Amino acid sequence: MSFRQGQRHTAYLRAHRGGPVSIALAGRPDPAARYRVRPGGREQVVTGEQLGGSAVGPFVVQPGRVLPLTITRAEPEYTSQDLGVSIDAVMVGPTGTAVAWSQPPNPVELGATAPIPVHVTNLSSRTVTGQVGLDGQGPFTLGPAAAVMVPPGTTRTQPIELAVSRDGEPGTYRLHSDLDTDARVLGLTNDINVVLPNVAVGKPATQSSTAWGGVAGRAVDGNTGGDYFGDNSTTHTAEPSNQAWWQVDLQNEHMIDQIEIWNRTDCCSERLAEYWVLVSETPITSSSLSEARKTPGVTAIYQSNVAGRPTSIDLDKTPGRYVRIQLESHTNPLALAEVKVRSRLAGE
Ligand SMILES: [Ca+2]
Repeated sequence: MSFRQGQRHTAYLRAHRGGPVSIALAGRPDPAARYRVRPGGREQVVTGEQLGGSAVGPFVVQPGRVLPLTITRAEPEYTSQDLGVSIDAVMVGPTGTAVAWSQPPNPVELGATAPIPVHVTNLSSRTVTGQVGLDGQGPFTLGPAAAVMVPPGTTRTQPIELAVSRDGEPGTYRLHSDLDTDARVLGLTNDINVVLPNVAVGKPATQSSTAWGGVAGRAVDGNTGGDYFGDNSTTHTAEPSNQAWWQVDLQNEHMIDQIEIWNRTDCCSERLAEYWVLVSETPITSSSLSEARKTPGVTAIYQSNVAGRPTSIDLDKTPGRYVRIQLESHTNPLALAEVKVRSRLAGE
């Protein structure tokens, strides 16, 4: 579950078993604000500090019933004031238990290492001490369990190191959060999506022209942020452009499995439609789309729809060193927030 900014957040909960539950958030509420947390018809007003660091509840849920959980500002300063809260996850657990839960990165690349935040939310009335860790079978190793001490009603977080092997198989694996303590414990399970590495990041990129400071390297800087002036991570060609193109040299031939195209978010996303993705083992030299598509050995894929975040194009191990994105339009500039090329690293 994840939320974005807005005036209210609503999540729908469904409990298999009835009884008292408590709610904890992982996120960053405005500590100075007061929030109204309303599961079903009941409500509780809490400070931002409590909302971010403590469990809210208990609330009684009925088995099998869907319960809307709404969070709004208790005292908005003006109509439609933003909530001022960024919520990454909501955890609902039976009151009286200690709940262990994690937030794995999604996706995670083969060869990557990353700390995974593992949370323990104490929904019981006494302090819980113990060891928290992660279990799971997959192409990765997990760091050792760590000690935690969690006062009643609070959440404590311990990072557990994840190291994904370079030569494992991509796929979806499960991670189980474990808490070793004498309290009543609920350990939650998360999926972790392991993908091939992005071999385009940091590689030399060029484009047909540059405007607004949107240099070609911005589409391979590893940042998918698509707010043009906010993130400074999106490319831009001249306005107008005739069949604008962008391309990257992977510097090695790869068996390309997938290409992800990330559109900009602040405006004009409709310009990135009716475009071609060209993959080639030899340099693509012509600025003319029809000539570029005649490059010997080129694989050309047409995309009519507006690109998403991302639009993923499956290439099923197409060999290539050069990847070009080119618009059909004779006027639109080309803007790319990020292009990821997924393949095993060359020489492996
Ligand atoms: Ca970028």
